[in-house]
Amino acid sequence: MNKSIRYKELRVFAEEIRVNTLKTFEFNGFGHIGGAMSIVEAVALLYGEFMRYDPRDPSWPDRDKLVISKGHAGPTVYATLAMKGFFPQSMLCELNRGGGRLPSHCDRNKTPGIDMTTGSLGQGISAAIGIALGDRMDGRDSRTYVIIGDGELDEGQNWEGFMFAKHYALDNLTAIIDVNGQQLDGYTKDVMDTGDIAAKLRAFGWYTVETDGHDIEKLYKAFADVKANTGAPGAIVMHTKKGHGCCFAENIVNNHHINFKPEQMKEALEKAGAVLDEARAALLK
Ligand SMILES: Cc1ncc(C[n+]2csc(CCOP(=O)(O)OP(=O)(O)O)c2C)c(N)n1
Repeated sequence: MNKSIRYKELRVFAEEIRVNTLKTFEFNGFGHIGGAMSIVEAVALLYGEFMRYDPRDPSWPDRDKLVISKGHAGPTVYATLAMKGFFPQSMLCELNRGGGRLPSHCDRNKTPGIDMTTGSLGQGISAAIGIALGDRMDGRDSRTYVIIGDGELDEGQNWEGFMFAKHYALDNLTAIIDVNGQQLDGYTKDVMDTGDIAAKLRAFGWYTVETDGHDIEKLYKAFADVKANTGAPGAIVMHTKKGHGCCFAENIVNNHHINFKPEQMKEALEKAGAVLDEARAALLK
């Protein structure tokens, strides 16, 4: 297929995910909107192009796996899993409900399609390494992806994991670092300056590509590039904006967990819906 059409289709898919993620939060009136919005394009490329999976068999051993190490961003993936048929869209109203199947942080025992329980930051890399190593030992050609926040890199366990994955040449492992420059209570550079993350990953022996995390074409090429590399684990250091595409969440510092009014979400959904309409119109041109 013509690549430029494919990029447009994936743009539409991403904007659909953004709208459906906002709708998922809408039921509650609060949520981790900032960090959910910054990973929308990455999740669109994973479920729209790069990951192999079967919604009818979420535990299929040969599937590719995704560990959302910044587990508070689960709602982006919940909305996507519903769109892909892992469970009905009507289930999205269970977000954060006691006894529901969509906890605020990912739980592999509760949600079909969620591969790892996360929420305690810093641990996802270790889980992803174990999955990737296990797949290789079992002779499966599956890939494992792990999404890590830039604030999360404060946790030393990540750096131990980066060393380990290089030592074992886990080229079936891709880490996606969401560099939105913010964390729970401020800018990452003020809380703990992570410096040049791509340079650090390269120094740890990872095949690393740095790109714009909201530009579908550039991000697509980064995913393809890293997937084609052999002999070392791969990393995509993607620069994003926390709250991207949610008008009341972007451009503010305190956008990690937001309580919003119904009229704020109404406006955000109208604006995100208009962006989706534009993406659909661009596809028809
Ligand atoms: C081990 C641990 N410490 C603290 C927290 C509380 N916490 C939740 S999210 C967050 C900030 C994470 O920042 P980042 O990884 O950059 O995520 P993003 O900004 O992309 O949402 C913190 C400190 C946690 N969940 N786990």
